[in-house]
Amino acid sequence: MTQAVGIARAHTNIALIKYWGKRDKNLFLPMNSSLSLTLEAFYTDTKVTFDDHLTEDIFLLNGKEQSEKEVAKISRFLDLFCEYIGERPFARVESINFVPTAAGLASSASAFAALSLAVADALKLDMTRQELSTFARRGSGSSTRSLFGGFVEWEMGTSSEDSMAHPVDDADWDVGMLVLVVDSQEKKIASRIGMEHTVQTSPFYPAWIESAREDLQAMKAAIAEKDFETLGRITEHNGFKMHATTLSANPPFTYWSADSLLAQEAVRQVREELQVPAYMTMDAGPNVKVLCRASDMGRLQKALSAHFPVEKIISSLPGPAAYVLSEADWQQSKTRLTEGNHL
Ligand code: 2P0
Repeated sequence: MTQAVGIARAHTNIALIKYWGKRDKNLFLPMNSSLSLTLEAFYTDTKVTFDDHLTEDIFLLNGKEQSEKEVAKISRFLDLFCEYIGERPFARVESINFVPTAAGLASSASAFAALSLAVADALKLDMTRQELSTFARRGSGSSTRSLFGGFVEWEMGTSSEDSMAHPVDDADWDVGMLVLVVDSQEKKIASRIGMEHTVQTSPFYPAWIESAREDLQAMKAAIAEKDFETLGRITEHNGFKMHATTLSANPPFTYWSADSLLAQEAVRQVREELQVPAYMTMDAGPNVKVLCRASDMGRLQKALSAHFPVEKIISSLPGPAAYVLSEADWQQSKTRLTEGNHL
């Protein structure tokens, strides 16, 4: 190999049944299976160039060279693939995050999924998407699910080899999501730390695991029947149960801010007013996501704008599986980056 190039795009995903806790920190094996919706509006493009002439890995995010700490994370991740192929060429990794202004959404899901597919493309790895998802998992758990589109399950599995994602349904049946951007700042307690603390100290944690298992089965049945209201009710209940484990940790903590509560209240009021099914979920940060029918997104957005700045309400349809990009696509992405509309 002198030079090997791969380029890929992966969309972010929002968990409807949350992943919250690891049974193996090093292998990123989760305590429970989870299920997500991939979103069209938010994605990461990544180009990886393995080059025999490089003497170390290089990582650029949105055109800026990253700190040693960030490069080390990428290097450790590349090591996994290099162990697999039996050689360790260094790489230049360039990523661009396409997330609408101040969306404040974690990008690790789309980031490690895009990097996994770009590496697989560059190294011409002969593996299935599901196998590739076991690699993505070790960059960030949630990225396992971003290799697929629509509704995606990440099975907890029994080992590193079978803790993988698979597509459940393409979500092409009047499903959408609104993101209420309460705060675009980086989260104060990394999810990695928050989930570990919760597993170790919350007396509610065993109940969370038990009920996440039941929720997953019920949600898969609701998806199979395209029963939107049951899907939504389980989504909202599961998310709030996850957050109840942080409130019951010792010492307790929460990802919610005062404005998160106002956003939640606005959603309750608006869905009551409009008599429209709309269900909330939150992750390891203060933003509120609303699962709704795609055909109701416009009305909900308008009604919510009475309570919330309209530019902070972002709508998205379900997104596709990760895919390989051409050099011409990459050049277009770079142009959008220099034009400043990547953020
Ligand atoms: C999820 N979250 O299922 C859950 C719900 C946040 C709340 O996955 O430690 O960045 O890298 O595996 O994937 C966020 O955690 O954590 C997350 P690591 P990750 O989407």
